[in-house]
Amino acid sequence: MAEKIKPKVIKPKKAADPMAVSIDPATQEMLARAQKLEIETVFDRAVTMKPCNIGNQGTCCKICAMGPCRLPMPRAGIEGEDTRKGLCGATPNTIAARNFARMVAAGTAAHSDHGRSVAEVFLSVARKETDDYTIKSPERLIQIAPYFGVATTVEVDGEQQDRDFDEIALEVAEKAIAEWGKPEGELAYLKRAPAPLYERWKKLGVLPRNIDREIVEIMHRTTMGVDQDYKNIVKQCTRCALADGWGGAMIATDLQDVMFGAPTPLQSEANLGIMKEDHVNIIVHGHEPVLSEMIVAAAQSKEMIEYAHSKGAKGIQLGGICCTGNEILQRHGVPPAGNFLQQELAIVTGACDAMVVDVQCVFQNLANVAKCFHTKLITTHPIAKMEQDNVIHIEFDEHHAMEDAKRIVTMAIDNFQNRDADVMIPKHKAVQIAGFGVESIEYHLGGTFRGSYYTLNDNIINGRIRGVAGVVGCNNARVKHNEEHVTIVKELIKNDVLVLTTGCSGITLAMHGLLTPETAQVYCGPGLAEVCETVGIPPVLHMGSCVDNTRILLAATEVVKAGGLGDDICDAPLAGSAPEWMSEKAIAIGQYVVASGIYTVFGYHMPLDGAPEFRDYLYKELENIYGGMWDCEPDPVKHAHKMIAHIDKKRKALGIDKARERVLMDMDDRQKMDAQYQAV
Ligand code: XCC
Repeated sequence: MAEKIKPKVIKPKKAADPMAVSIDPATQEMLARAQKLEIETVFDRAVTMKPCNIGNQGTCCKICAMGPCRLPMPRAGIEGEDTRKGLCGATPNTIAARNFARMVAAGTAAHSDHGRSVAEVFLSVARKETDDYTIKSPERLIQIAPYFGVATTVEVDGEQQDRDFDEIALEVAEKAIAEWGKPEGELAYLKRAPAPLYERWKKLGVLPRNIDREIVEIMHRTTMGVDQDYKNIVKQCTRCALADGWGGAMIATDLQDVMFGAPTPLQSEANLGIMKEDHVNIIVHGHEPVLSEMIVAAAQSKEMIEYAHSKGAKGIQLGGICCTGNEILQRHGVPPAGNFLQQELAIVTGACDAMVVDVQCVFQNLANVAKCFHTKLITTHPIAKMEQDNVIHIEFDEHHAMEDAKRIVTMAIDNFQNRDADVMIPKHKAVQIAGFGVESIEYHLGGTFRGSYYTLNDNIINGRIRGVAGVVGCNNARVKHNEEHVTIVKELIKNDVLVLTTGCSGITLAMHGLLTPETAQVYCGPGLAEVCETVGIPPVLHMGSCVDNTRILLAATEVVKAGGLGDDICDAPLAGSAPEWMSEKAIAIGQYVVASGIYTVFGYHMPLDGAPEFRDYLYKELENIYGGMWDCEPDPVKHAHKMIAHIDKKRKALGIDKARERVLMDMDDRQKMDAQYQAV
């Protein structure tokens, strides 16, 4: 038997009310169970610990040892000149901008270091140093090669012929890795953006040079006594964030597609109810799919399934949490067991035989919760270990990936027999369709012969689809779990806005049943419902993990290319949203989305209120520079309507606002006719 400490080790000081902190019944049930077992979770800690008011305003400066200098906004506001200063004289604008910039740097570092790991594995594949990984999507490789300046054909005797595929793979791998540190030039993928956008970036001097350099430069510019002009700091935020969205994150998405396959729509389920009492349950959590891909393969192998049977289990049930979950969902249909705030609760079921974590969004408290059950908590990444002694570290190496994965799956199977009788898996789960990509939107909403986004654009122009919104991002324990995502998306689709989603937002919307084609009849406005029913898609398209927000950038680019909606992303009726954001990564994403020309609204709050001038610069001025700007709105209905108002503003500028009125008139007329018909 494994060593196990009975519950009651981390008794919550003050417990959260399960009904008040989440709208998801599975979460409510598991939180109540945790509290009954006297196991503290993030929800309880959010009740007992208030956030720091000054940090929340963005005006706490702790970059040198003369501070921390705290510059809160007085309750009554400031009349006349704002004389607040740090010891060195730093103004609230400088302090808030530095803090903001460091979030952009950290977020870019997280996505891009993930991208680097993927690129390194791809280099091993290209060099044929590993048998465990292969190239599953040669089409994606051929598609991206030209952006890296890699030729896909060669001239032989005056004729163009296909180039040796292995040569292409190796050259792409080497060029991709160079993006992190090349000494001159600019990032290769920037030219994938619409030409006017690229030209704007060039004119503004924000083309990223290499990924690492832009992150380093933020750290330099925001250290004591360097850049003290918030506008100049924001400029570097843009350059760094673009190195994320059009650099590290985009390379991560592409090379993952190359090695693991480009997603296509598939059916799956979501929520804690996907765990099975009579199966070995393995939960994978984090962000990098290089290991989880192998765990999927190992768990599906005859050898492992037979071994599970020999230990009395009916099979092996894999489930995901956070973006590792999204990665194996979109390529294999493995169901997510939950989103960010449900990670502790997956263990509280008592049925989690192993939780395998890699990097990012992993609570350290998982180790404390795992102590109360039989769960093996396994860290796998050299840069992400935990100090608690019940955590097992199995370092993953791509050169013997399958061996590592089998070791982990075997450990989970062996642990199945160590469960307590007291297992409680909530019944709640929902069906979802996930796995949409740039190509699948083209397939479903493209022109039959044109190979473009023609049908989507046509439906936007004729007004059936009012516009397109990206709703993405985290959960946040300061916000009622899932409520903002669901309310905002329902409001958007009710108003004929097609929604693209990623990350924990995608998991949330799946859990609440919004990712099925049937959703259209129930929640959508008439125009969007008609389109979704005709082509058989959900009104909310799940496009993957958080690095896959780059798929949204490329989808927006395709919208521009298909014509009729302006020359640049900022002309099209598009908007972005992160309703329950919490991660620094969300700030990096927000900044690259804004700098790509998209109006972006965050929920909860932004750490800017202590520096109103800097805040106004982000919320108003940036639109004049990049065509997109930030906003913040905690009320979910108002939040959705701000996005809709922006979409309508763009429709008006394009001269297509009247078309929508006609569509609506048509619907009214139709309804009147229906009424008359029924009256007869
Ligand atoms: Fe993490 Fe990507 Fe946020 Fe979810 S959504 S909480 S970052 S897992 Ni990106």
